[in-house]
Amino acid sequence: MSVSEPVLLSAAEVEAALEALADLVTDAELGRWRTANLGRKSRLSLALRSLGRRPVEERAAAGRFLNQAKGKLERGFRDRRAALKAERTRALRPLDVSLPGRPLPRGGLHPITLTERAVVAAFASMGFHVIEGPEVETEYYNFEALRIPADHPAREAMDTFYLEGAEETPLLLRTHTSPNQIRFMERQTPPIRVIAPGRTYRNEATDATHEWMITQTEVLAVDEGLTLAHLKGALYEFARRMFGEDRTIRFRCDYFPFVEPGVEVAVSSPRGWIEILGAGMVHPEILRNMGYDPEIYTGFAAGLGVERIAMLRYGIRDIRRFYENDLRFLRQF
Ligand code: FA5
Repeated sequence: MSVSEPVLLSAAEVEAALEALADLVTDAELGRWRTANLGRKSRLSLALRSLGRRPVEERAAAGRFLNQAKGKLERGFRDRRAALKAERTRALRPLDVSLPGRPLPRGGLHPITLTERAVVAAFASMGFHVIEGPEVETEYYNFEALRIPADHPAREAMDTFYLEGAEETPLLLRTHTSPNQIRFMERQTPPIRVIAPGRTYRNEATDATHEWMITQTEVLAVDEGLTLAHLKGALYEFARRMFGEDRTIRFRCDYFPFVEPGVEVAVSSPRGWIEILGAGMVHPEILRNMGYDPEIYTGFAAGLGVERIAMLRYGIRDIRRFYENDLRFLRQF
């Protein structure tokens, strides 16, 4: 009994078959190519079926090669068929430049972007300029220059993300926008009226009113004769523009190492008070460190939480909705 030789398929044959695809145009040609190269009697099928007749030591490699070849040929066939179909569709619907335009699907701005812009517009209309600072900061700008030394409990309230690989001068993701106060005062002289919007990061456990990434807007004014009354006036005016006349605003004493005195502001909501910002009069020691005479110049500063403001404006109960990327939520704005 004679055992027939195993059928072999070479890489060159596979390549040649793939190249031939480019010349096929009609469905009949495509069909013939498929029968010849992938059909039951194709060399590929015969080679696969006769694998068992090849020497044991060749079988694994040959099997792998044949399966890969099959994948390539099938993909090549599918791609060519899709390309021909697309060409035909184009040919049936040639471009008619006289047709009226169709509306393009439009995206929208994220509610936090919208709120940030409203915050900026409110302060801009009061004469504040917009500045920006880096999100990656040094301990000096984020803490030390703001009178928060290494052992200060305020550092614990801002659990910090440190960057790897910068042990000598540690780098971190800023925990608030207040470093912008220092960066700006270092380079400028009063009078100063600036706001600095941007992202900040804290390694916090999240809940309905706490996120680990938040948008803040820093406010800084330094001039001769500024008092707490100016701070209150500016923040009341801001709240009126943001929330209208009817919301109740609450000022309370608070502590931040870089201001004296310090306050926090909360806004009434159906679910109780929501704290939206910390603020205060710039600490005289900071003014002195920046080269300003605190006997002549005084200043106020504030750090606003934009997500909290957006929650109040839109009646959102859970801050985590903003960053879940659920389009059903985001399309509402
Ligand atoms: C600060 O970040 C100070 N830098 C604010 C400041 C600036 C005080 C200038 C004095 C002078 P605080 O950690 O309280 O303070 O944050 C300020 C605001 O950011 C809060 O009132 C709140 O609205 C918002 N915020 C802070 N942490 C979160 C958080 N995890 N999730 C949502 N909002 C937050």
